[in-house]
Amino acid sequence: MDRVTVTIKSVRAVDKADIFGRADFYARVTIGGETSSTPVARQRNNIRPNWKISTRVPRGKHAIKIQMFDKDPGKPDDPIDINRVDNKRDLDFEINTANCRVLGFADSYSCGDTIVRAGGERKKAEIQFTVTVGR
Ligand SMILES: [Ca+2]
Ligand SMILES: [Ca+2]
Repeated sequence: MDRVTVTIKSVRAVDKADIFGRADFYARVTIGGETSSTPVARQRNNIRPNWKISTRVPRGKHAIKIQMFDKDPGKPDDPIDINRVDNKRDLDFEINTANCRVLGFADSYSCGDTIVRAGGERKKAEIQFTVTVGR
């Protein structure tokens, strides 16, 4: 078994503050079918939380999904766009734990590389994260 860890290093709101308001960011991360949510970072548009989400998986390829939300009391949480593809707000990719390659992006990444992605639609943010594998 391998331990896959996604570390969310920073999240920054890209929309103007008057449209966006102050964000209450949190992430939901699914690794190999297991979903975890981070705490909420209240009322901040620019955070460096170093959130770590980790799951044990058999050696091989596993799907990873990262979703960002803005917590809104009394309303459904708003999905934040962190994917530059239109009409898609989440990031979906794969980790191959056998060779530590991150698959599914236009650029090729390995374990520990800082991956930067930003959305282009309303309510967008830039996220910086890493994927690491422990044995
Ligand atoms: Ca909010
Ligand atoms: Ca998008």
